[in-house]
Amino acid sequence: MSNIITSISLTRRALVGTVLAGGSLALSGCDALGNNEHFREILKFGEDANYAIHRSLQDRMALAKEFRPDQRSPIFRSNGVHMPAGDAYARHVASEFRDWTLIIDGLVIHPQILPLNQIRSLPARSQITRHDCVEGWSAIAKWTGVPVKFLLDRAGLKPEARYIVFHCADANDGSPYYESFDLLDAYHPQTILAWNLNDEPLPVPNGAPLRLRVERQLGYKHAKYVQRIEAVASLKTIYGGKGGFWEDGAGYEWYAGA
Ligand SMILES: Nc1nc2c(c(=O)[nH]1)N[C@H]1C(S)=C(S)[C@@H](COP(=O)(O)O)O[C@H]1N2
Ligand SMILES: [Mo]
Repeated sequence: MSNIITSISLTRRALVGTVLAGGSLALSGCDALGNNEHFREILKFGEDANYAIHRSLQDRMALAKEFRPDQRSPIFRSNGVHMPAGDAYARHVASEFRDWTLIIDGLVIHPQILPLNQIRSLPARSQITRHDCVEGWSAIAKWTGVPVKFLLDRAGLKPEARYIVFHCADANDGSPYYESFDLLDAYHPQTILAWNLNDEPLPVPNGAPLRLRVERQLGYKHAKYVQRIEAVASLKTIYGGKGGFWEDGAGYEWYAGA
């Protein structure tokens, strides 16, 4: 299959659609594909392709590009919620998040309640990456935090666990913000729960005290104000069932990977 893929110059997205529909298409006639009505149908199908298809062809563990310190943006703006509403969060701000805890539960062998200061003392990774928001802006910044893999290994995933859900402290119109992804993204080396932005404690507008970085994916997957990580077998029973706040409410793609 891979020789076929490298031998024709089509976008990966289109190819992925082709491969999925592969049973009904003779791949040996590749050169004529562009003129083929059936193939064009498949290309359209490729546009709608979801993550399961991407995943079959892409090296999901490849690293996102990292940048030099001098390539960082002068400011890293805030988008979406700038501060969760309510007294509880305001109290955390006032006490500099001294009592913030992270819950790790769901399909794990050892559920955890980790105080923030303990999280900050765990093995950390720093990375300078570019954040791309679908609203049309990008920014480069340095993020430091604990790899999600470290947290999951420590809690021990049960074999039924297939997705990791990140629950946030904020809500929009009564719908709590949350995001989720599969175990490949959860275990990706650049997937971290960050507590520093450009070597300073994460500011409130950027998700204090803990926010996700999942560098191969678009901005809305990078949940801010994370207070709970839940391992689940299915996303269907979580809120709107589509795996995230924007996925439920605005039809955004669940798999927002590059
Ligand atoms: N909890 C929470 N996480 C969130 C959002 C939000 O509104 N609430 N906005 C998302 C969007 S659309 C983007 S682009 C990034 C913005 O991160 P920033 O505010 O640090 O720029 O956070 C994402 N994570
Ligand atoms: Mo965004």
